[in-house]
Amino acid sequence: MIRAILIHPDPRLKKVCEPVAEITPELRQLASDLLETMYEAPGIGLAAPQVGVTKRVLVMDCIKDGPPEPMVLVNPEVVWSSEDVSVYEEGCLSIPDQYADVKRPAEVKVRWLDLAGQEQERQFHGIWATCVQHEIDHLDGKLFIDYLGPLKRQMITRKMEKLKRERARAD
Ligand code: K2U
Ligand code: ZN
Repeated sequence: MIRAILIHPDPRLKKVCEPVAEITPELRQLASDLLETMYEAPGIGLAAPQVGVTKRVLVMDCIKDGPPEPMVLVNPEVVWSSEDVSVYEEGCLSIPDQYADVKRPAEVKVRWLDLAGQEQERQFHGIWATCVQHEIDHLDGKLFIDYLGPLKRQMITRKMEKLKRERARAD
């Protein structure tokens, strides 16, 4: 089912999420809900804390045109990152309509558990590298605005507080 995406500022978006102990049917349902919510947004990534579940699970599908390639990463960790960096104008489903350039390693090697409980390892580059780092940051309570200067971050936070007040009035 489609779940509500939390909007910054929200304490649940700042928490360091706890590892998943075992792959359960509930976890599979969460992964399916995360993918459904991501596609509906639309987005190319989504992390469990963004729907209020502080567990180390993220989903991605950065394929633009062509058959979708949904990925579910449980307990992901970056095991290598390149010296080279790339800059991408990032957005976030928890910080709607705000974009800013963020510099990150251009390539990362990530290790994770898939829903079958199998350990996976893959090297990502391009938008996939940016996305997987953006999502793993979410699992550590880090948002892309944390890479910006304090003034820009504060301006964006103020805008989100205003948006939340307006949404609360509309409800
Ligand atoms: O985690 C999220 O909020 C979903 C993010 C993932 C993402 C952010 C920046 C760069 C790459 C991925 C996005 O909101 S998904 C929307 C999007 C789509 C294409 C390019 C950038 C952002
Ligand atoms: Zn995000």
